[in-house]
Amino acid sequence: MAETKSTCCYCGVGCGVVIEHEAGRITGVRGDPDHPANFGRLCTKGSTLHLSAAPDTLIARALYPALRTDRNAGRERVSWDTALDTAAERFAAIIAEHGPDAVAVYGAGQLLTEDYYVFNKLVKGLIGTNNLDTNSRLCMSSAVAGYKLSLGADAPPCSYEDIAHSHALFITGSNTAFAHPIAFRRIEDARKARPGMKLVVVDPRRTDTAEAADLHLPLLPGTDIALYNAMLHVMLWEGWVNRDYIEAHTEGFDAVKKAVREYTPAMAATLCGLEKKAIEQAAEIFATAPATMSMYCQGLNQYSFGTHNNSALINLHLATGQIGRPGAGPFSLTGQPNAMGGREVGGLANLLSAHRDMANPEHRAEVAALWGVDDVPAQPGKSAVEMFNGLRSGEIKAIWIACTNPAQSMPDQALIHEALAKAEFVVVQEAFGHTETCAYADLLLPATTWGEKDGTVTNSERAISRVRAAVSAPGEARHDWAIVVDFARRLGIHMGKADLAARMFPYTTPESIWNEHRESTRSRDLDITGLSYSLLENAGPQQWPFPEGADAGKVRLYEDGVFPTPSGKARFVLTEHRITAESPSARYPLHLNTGRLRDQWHGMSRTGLVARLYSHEPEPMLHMHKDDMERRGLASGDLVQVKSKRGDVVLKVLESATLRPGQTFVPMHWGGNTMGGQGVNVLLPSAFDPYSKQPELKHAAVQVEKYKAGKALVAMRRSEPDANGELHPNPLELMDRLRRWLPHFPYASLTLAGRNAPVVVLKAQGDELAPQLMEALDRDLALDDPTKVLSYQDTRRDVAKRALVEGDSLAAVRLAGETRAADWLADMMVQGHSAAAVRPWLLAPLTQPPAGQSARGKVICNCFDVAEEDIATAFRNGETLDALQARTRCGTNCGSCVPELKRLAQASKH
Ligand SMILES: Nc1nc2c(c(=O)[nH]1)N[C@H]1C(S)=C(S)[C@@H](COP(=O)(O)OP(=O)(O)OC[C@H]3O[C@@H](n4cnc5c(=O)[nH]c(N)nc54)[C@H](O)[C@@H]3O)O[C@H]1N2
Ligand SMILES: Nc1nc2c(c(=O)[nH]1)N[C@H]1C(S)=C(S)[C@@H](COP(=O)(O)OP(=O)(O)OC[C@H]3O[C@@H](n4cnc5c(=O)[nH]c(N)nc54)[C@H](O)[C@@H]3O)O[C@H]1N2
Ligand code: SF4
Ligand SMILES: [Mo]
Repeated sequence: MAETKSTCCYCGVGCGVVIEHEAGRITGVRGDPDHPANFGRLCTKGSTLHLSAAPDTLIARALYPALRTDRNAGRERVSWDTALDTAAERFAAIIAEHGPDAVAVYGAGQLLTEDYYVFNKLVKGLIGTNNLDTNSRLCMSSAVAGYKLSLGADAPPCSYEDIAHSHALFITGSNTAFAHPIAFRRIEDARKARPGMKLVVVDPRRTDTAEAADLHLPLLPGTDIALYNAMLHVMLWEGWVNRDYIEAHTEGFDAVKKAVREYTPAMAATLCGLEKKAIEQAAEIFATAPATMSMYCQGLNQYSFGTHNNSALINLHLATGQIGRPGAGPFSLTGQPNAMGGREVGGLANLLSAHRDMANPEHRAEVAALWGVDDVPAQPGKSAVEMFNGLRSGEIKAIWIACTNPAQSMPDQALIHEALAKAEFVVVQEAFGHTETCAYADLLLPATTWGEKDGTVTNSERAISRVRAAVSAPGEARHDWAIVVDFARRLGIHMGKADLAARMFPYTTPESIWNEHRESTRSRDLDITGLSYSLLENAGPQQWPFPEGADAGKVRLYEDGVFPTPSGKARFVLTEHRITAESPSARYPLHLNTGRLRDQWHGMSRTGLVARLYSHEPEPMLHMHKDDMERRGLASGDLVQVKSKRGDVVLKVLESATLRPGQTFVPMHWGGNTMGGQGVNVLLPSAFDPYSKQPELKHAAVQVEKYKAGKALVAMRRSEPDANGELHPNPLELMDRLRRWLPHFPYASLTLAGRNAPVVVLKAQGDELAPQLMEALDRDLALDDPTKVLSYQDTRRDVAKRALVEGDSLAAVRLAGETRAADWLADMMVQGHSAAAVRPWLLAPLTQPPAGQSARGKVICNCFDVAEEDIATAFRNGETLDALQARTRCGTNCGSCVPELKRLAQASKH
């Protein structure tokens, strides 16, 4: 067995991993004990990375370039030469006829810095348009704009080690326990080491993060500015501001001081739906703790006033001098593994390399000189939402999408689908071939991914880590940077700039690209001229800045109180309370909030391959307060139709004690490939912040009604591992086949259950279950041979049950008309119970599970497979949490479920 050190490809914590591999296959993964982000730990997602790269998953990969010449036909496999020549011809023709602004590239914060760098150079340098934007626009652009506005540069001033130095942590708009689990483990450690440390959490929901807090402020969505302004009001009133710091290191305080006079705690209490006392307490903790650090994420960024959400919070740090010291400062948590790297190379439509500004002629000239071109365009390009609007209006004709899935993740999905359908030429550069966006690709280019790629990423704390390849590329997949470089040279030929393109893109290794990027940072705030690949490999990850001659990076910025603004002073920003793009109304009376689940990653193209990662929350569910459910006559598990001005979805409702009345929440992960319709993002508005252009993905006004429709259907198929551990049938291949049925139903969901012998589960409901559809489905599930299946049919009641028994176990089941026993049956299949146990049920008119038997409920501990029902039973029987953990080991490995275990233990005492 061999081992290769690399970095986790999921969140911005940026944990180091050790990939174990043998004979060209990834066989295991563990935390890198030497990596400063995680010191050997991994969360549920990181610790199952090897399963997402198992041989069975190859079927989900894009393996060969494929081209569609006729929009009504399928794509056909082509050579890389044909693929890239075609792309170059099409792009060059469109540029020649309509100008460079008629093409665009939409990338992602999951690309490596080297990939990003060449994309940026291709678009802004060779093509000559600034139409290069990325999904960071949906993610970090308000944080970027907030830092620049308040502090002068896009640089998170803190480090993870500040968690241990902090006396008060102010977590706002971040469900750290789910979204940055290993950072949350460090918070738990710090509080254990220093029990006096205070944790304040600001979130409309009582998340696991909030549950752990000393003080939770469940504010109404979109009211952070009012809260922070009121906290500043209290700080001024109580004399808790740091006058010396304000005087010496900031400007603009007087205007802000005047503005916050109106934000009395009583006024903010009304706006925010909070207790006045809680606002005062939060202000006191923030201002008077010896060191206060805030940690924040999409609950601030994803609003149409996201930039000011950020700046209003930073105002508090400036007013109290809680910055530039150990354990103090505004720490924006990065979402994606390399959104930071993307920002460093200037990978947004309004940025240039190495934190240079497009609006600044000197900066443009510097970049042009570095790239050896006459100039770079001055006009900002189109940001994500504008780009897809441009595609829809025909202003943009061709788009190149890499490493992101906009047909699932952008707001107002109906418009995104329309735009992609209308585009003249869509290139999708993807590692996995089954995403919603791939369906629109005229040209699909297979990319390598985690475990195969080589380069660098930067995490939340400015630490640059090496990403390294453990195995070679599958099929004909190529590295993202290599695809771009090859395309750029061919495009150069078609544009009549062959020499220039060859000069601009001479790279043969990611290191050669990185070295050029490094040079671009010389004398900039993020100067990394003192680093090299070999240093990163030998000495481990390093934080920027790290200029030539330095012997270490900077753990903390602004310790000298000097900021990268013209005056050297940080700026107070005047921020006023604003209302969300949509307010609840008679027609759409409920707030809809969206966010992440613990075990899924975005559109699930990778996490969705691993059965156990569904077990915490298996299908899309609308979380709702008990009162709102009662009013609508709803019980958990009922189907509801959720409607906004833009569209609707049908999904299950789940009673949740985490929400206040009037509020609902839906996980962001489900798109049209895993549920009926176009996914949850049809509901969300594309209204965006004027400074950052980040859309308001955290809020919509919706109505929720009980969904009364037709006939229910559940179809399930178990896969068995053979001697080599390979699964038969391949569950992912089956999922791909079943996917085509999803559009036939208003409600549908497609998931995996179980672990080593996973079960594919399709649940649906529609007006009619057409016989042809049932026959086709039965063929997919191997339920079509009457000599092999058990079958029960009650035509009068329209109930049908069919099952395939293989050996002694239940291999496939289809229930139609009545599906109340589905979860119980799924559990029986997952657990491999003998088919004899369910035969009597199957062959009788019974519709409910047999008395005393029920489904196991959601799995809380993924590492040791411990479900909610097991835990509840243990607590009912008087077992303590310690005893339960000793017996089942739940929560003792990755620790991701510990907050939930504690909550369940606490709840059992009432
Ligand atoms: N498991 C998992 N982890 C991930 C990801 C994933 O897909 N899955 N994605 C990664 C990425 S790209 C990102 S950007 C991060 C996102 O990380 P987070 O931002 O922490 O995650 P979210 O769940 O999107 O939203 C955080 C919280 O904001 C709250 N919120 C909503 N409105 C408001 C408001 O008005 N004010 C305040 N104060 N809070 C509000 C929501 O209730 C939610 O609990 O996660 C990263 N980590
Ligand atoms: N309602 C709602 N919507 C949201 C959010 C929300 O909170 N609420 N959050 C927003 C945020 S913060 C984000 S970051 C976005 C995320 O949205 P997306 O960027 O669409 O998310 P992913 O599913 O991670 O897309 C990454 C794609 O890249 C592919 N891929 C993986 N590795 C590689 C590789 O090495 N090379 C290439 N070429 N492809 C690869 C994956 O298969 C996947 O399809 O969603 C946004 N949308
Ligand atoms: S916290 Fe989890 S998902 Fe994030 S980098 Fe670490 S292991 Fe990966
Ligand atoms: Mo993100």
